[in-house]
Amino acid sequence: MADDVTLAFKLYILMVLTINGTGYILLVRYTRSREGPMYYSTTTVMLTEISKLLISLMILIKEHRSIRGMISDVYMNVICKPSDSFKMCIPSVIYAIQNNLAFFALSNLDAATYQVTYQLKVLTTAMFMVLMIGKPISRTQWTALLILFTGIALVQLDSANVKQDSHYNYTYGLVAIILSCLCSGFAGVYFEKVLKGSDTSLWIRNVQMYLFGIISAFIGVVTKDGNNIMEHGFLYGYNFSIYCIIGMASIGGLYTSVVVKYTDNIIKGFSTAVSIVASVICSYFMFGSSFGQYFLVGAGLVMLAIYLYSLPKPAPKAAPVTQNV
Ligand code: NCC
Repeated sequence: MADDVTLAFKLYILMVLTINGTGYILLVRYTRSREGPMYYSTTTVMLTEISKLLISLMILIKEHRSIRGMISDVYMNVICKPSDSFKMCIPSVIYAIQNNLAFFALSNLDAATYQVTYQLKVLTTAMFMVLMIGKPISRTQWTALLILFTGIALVQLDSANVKQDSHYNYTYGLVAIILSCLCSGFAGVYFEKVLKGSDTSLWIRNVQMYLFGIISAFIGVVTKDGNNIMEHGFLYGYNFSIYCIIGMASIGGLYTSVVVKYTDNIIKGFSTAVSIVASVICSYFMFGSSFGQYFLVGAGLVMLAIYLYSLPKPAPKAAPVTQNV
């Protein structure tokens, strides 16, 4: 893939990310709330890592136009550079935690509340951008972040009202979201820093990350569901929808890496926030979730904050020119 890509291509990947992300959240929520045997979400996370590794290897085969080329690239850049590969261990562990937390949160929250409150990651991402990359954030942008907080708080107020007559555990769900946002912010900025800080290709970085991702996810499988899996089997409760979740999670993850390569984590945050609107509408029609006036005002403020954040920064004042007459 060429390093210079057109605006149309960027819009295309951002659109796929948004549509896929909305579908993913709705499908996970649906499968976690329906009757019948419940699949082990840790196995889904692990199968997703395997699927992303296989797809990345296939893309490398396509790039090199031969299996041999792919093997030698992986050998030279993954196996022969253990300390460089090991850099990807950190985000892989954090993402494994985050991907598991998503299932937990969606077992305790409705899809729309999840999607809106998850936008808090714009804030955590900005925080890690400042801490890890030293990115300057303007006053308007911090104001935007405060508005974002207010919007999210209003959405939570709405959720608190629903709590009394639902089976959800909002406290657990919201704690899981805050942790997810910290994980997403940290791992996203870390991945971007490592990817853009060297010449190693995106797909080699992905192979490094997914290899560690499989190990991290496997540890999750054993520690959380090991005993149950021994009794019922790895694929207990699986059906077509669960394979669709794995497919969508793979597409979402791979496209995320492409978006980070060609744009950055903050732009990714804006684009995925657009899926709030779609999620609210779909959740209303699919699950009959109610959304009151606070929800709409909160979601509106979140969108306003995203807009303000994206405004261009004022140009720095030019130093006065002293003229010697
Ligand atoms: O939360 P988010 O992404 O930041 O999570 C990033 C997801 O991408 C995977 N990833 C990241 C880098 C990389 N090189 N390869 C990857 O596979 C990570 O494993 C992690 O799953 C978003 O910005 O909102 C986004 O949200 C997720 C998802 O909706 C949320 O995490 C909800 O739980 C989207 N994932 C899917 O749609 C499947 C992602 O596309 C965008």
